[in-house]
Amino acid sequence: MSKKIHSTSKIVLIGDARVGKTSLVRRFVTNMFDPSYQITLGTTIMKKDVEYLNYLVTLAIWDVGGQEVFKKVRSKYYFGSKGALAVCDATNMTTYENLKSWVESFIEVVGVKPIVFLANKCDLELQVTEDDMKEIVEDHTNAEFLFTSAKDGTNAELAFTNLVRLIIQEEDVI
Ligand code: G3D
Ligand code: MG
Repeated sequence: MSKKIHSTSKIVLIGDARVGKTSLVRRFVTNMFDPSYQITLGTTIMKKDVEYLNYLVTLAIWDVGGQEVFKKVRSKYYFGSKGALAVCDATNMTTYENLKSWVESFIEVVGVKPIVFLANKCDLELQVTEDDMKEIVEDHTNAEFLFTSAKDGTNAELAFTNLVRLIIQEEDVI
């Protein structure tokens, strides 16, 4: 039996308030959807092990409050991240349009890192299209996209495991 290569990676969730960041983390970490909603005050850090090939990655998942009030301190939260999940609400075009500035502020702090773009709430009627998501991904190196639902679980786990794969692939290249 081959020994796993163990590492720890910090990742952050970015995107407007109420797009479903906390729900996605909760779905991934505990496999539950909690409809009773709590505003994320400051930052929550959740840990979960993800296996990929012969790697065992302990993810430290930083869930940054999306509220405007936290704008000034965001860079502190981004610092040291190996990658990000950039989340919009698939029923709300404005949250998609805001992704660009979220990602810019992330890159300003940590440089170009793997990003998985998520159009969440895909259990509802979509406004954001597959072409929209392709367009934003094309503008970035080492990026992918998925439509997710924290509510019914669609692609919630894949969002995190795909990001882990991109992070490992990037580190292998260096
Ligand atoms: P945030 O962390 O990005 O601010 P939250 O977002 O995870 O707190 O979610 C915001 C609201 O969207 C919550 O609604 C939550 O239940 C809902 N939500 C999150 N993900 C999904 C999803 O995939 N599908 C649907 N239909 N709703 C989702 P409430 O009304 O509970 O405040
Ligand atoms: Mg939240």
